[in-house]
Amino acid sequence: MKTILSIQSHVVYGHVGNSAAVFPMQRMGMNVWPVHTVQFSNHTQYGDWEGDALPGRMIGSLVDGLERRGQLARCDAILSGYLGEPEQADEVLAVVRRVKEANPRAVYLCDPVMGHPGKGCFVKPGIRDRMVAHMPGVADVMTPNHFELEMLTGSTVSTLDEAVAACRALLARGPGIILVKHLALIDKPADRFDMLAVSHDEVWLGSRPLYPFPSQPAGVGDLTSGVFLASLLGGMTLRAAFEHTLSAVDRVLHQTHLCDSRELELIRAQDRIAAPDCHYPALDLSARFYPEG
Ligand code: PXL
Repeated sequence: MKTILSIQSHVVYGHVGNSAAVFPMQRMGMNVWPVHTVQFSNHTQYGDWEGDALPGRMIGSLVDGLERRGQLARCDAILSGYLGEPEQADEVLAVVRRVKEANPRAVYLCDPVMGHPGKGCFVKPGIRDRMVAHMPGVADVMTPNHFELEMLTGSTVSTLDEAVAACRALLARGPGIILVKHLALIDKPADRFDMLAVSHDEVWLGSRPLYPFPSQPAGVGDLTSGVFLASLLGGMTLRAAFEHTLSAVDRVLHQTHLCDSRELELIRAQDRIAAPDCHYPALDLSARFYPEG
């Protein structure tokens, strides 16, 4: 069984951060060690919440405890997402270094949570600066949305060509895979939701329905990154992991829409996270963007 150290937010009510990703990864057969960056009553898009970030240096000291149990070498992957304080980015970088020392094969998936195309930046400026400056140099996989891809690369992305070029610029800084977990191109049909996966020799474009929620649920990106990591660790190819993620996340959103719910219906959709009852095939654009083969 593979083990994932998952460092992101926790909410008492609802599903974002670890509260969106831990159960789906477990349901896909992963052993998950959650470390919470913040503990809030609810996600911040409600406009008000209770709770706070974990005190400074707590992430590192929790990992000290794991190290004393001799567990770091058992960690197959680190997943990081929503951070509450800029210093937590430094702590995550140190944890990645320590885990990789103990297990050089460990994979780091950085979900550079900073904001949303429609909602703008929703983390503190210091978090954004560290994400942009340091994370691409250490991450093996990054999962930006459209807004985060633009922030990370300092470019404007309106077309598919620009999106692939931005992903390749990011790959050049270190990661082996970029999953654009929400691509908002100008010519996209209003009822579709696109994702893009780019590696050093493959490009996959995928699309699923966009359900007409009054306001799109939060945590979809966190769910997407968790399912994608669990798929890769489970041994799927990039294409299979991409298609599984597209389909599994669709099943959760379909269920959420059926229930007219504002929070992701992860429990009701759990069987379909592990084995989606739909399949959205990805379009292979590798030859177009890597003609040299
Ligand atoms: O999904 C991103 C996210 C994660 N964690 C918390 C959030 C949000 C988005 O609003 O509020 C606590």
